[in-house]
Amino acid sequence: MIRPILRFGEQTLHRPAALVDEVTPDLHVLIDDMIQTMYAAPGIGLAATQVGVPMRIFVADVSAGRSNADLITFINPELVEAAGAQYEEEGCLSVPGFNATVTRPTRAVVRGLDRDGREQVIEGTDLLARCFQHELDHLDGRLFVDRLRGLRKTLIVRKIKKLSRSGKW
Ligand code: GNR
Ligand code: NI
Repeated sequence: MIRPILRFGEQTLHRPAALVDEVTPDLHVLIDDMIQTMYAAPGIGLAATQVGVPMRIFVADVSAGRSNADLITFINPELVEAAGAQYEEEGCLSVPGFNATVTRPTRAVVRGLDRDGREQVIEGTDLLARCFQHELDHLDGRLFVDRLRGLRKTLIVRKIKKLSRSGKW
């Protein structure tokens, strides 16, 4: 089932998510819904907080569904290594219509559980490293807008406020 994606301003997005203590069958329903929601959007990643579930789970597929082999599910992910710096445009399904240049590491190693509850360690470079960092941020209640400073941030926040005042957000 495709679930509605929360937008900037909705509280679950702005709060840290809790660790998952057991990988149960109903978690698979959530994960399958997240995968379907991510592909339908379409997006290259989706965190559970974006569908209003405050648990430490994200899915990612930098091929956006072109290759099934690229689908990644992480439960209780942790960043174990990050290196380098890249400066690229970034967007978010919870901040539709906006993007900004965000500094991220070029390489990120993430450790956590896969959907079967088995430990996995995955190294991401370039876009996958960016996606990992973006999703880990979501699980800590942080959006890319929170990483911005200065005019770009002020402008995005002001435009969102204006849109929500007129019921268009
Ligand atoms: O679809 C998405 N594209 C994207 C592009 C650059 C950096 C990060 C992303 S993640 C985003 C989907 C999303 O909002 N995931 O939380
Ligand atoms: Ni996002």
